Amino acid sequence: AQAPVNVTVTGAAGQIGYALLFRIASGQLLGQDTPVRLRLLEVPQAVKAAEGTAMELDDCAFPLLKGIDIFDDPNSGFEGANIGLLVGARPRGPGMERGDLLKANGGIFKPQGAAINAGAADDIRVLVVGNPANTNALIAQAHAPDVPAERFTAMTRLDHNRALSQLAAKLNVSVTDIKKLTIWGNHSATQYPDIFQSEVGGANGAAAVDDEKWLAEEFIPTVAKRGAAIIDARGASSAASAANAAIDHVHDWVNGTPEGDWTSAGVVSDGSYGVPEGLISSFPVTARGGRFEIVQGLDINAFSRSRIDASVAELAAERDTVTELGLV
Ligand code: NAX
Repeated sequence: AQAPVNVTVTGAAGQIGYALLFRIASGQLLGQDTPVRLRLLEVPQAVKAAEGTAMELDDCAFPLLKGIDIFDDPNSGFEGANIGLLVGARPRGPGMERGDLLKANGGIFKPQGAAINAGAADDIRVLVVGNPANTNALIAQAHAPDVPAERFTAMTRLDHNRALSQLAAKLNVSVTDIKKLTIWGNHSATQYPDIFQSEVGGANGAAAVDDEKWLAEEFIPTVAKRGAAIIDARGASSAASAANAAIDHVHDWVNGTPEGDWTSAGVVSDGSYGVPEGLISSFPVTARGGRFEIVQGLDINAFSRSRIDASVAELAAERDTVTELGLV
């Protein structure tokens, strides 16, 4: 029988954690042949709530779940971790400036990166969900010099899935009819969901839409501001859909993307498409053999170019801020 895979989840007692853990334990993250051991990392005041979630996980009697351990310090939490889902983060409080937010999150992601460097398994793969996800991933990666940089990724899969759903509704097709959609840049309001490369039933997606006004004034803002719309409607931020996207991201990373399609993920830039090297930016990616690869050779039109550049400029500014703060 296969040895259990150690999955560390931070922010395990939060609302995304609650939607995520049961799906990991049921086999949806790594497949029905792969047993898992969960390592829940929380702040001390939330350990009791995490224990409650662990009791419920026990009560599911999941055949693949081989153990649950709960920690309040990152070094123990990441010991032996094969997969790290970094969900817990410091939310923006009232009156908090972006610099304050980045600084507060540096206090979380710097020690977590160091703990991953010190004690995680050699095959550690990290997905950062907690916002600002791209720059939090950059901070963690900077403190894990012994781990290949490509093992640190940030989640834009929820944005990708939102874009798929919006485009499918517009064209009155199934989401499975759409291929090669891309989210570029930062997981923020500046992100750019790109349909110019997309294929819908074999035809070009942008040509099928043939409505640049809809693209600029409806589609892009709807996808980029969907998080706020969910908060307005639900009175709480996206949780189940975010957990679903985290499952999709890791599942595809480990098992590969389908032939003839790609997905979107925040990965370390190699300079492709003019994105400065080292930034963790969303790109079109395929996964093969457990590695993400940036899709090469796409033609970027002027409409796309200006939007990619704007989002990447925001990422570069975030990197400048955390550099000044001594966080990377
Ligand atoms: P919650 O506030 O419900 O849960 C966060 C949990 O993290 C809390 O239980 C808290 O105690 C814990 N935590 C805080 N600091 C920690 C630390 N140093 N170590 C371990 N745990 C720690 O938030 P939730 O709704 O679950 O969202 C979590 C994060 O996901 C937020 O930063 C949120 O902004 C982000 N999101 C990212 C998305 C994406 O697409 N990348 C979409 C959904 C979501 O908004």
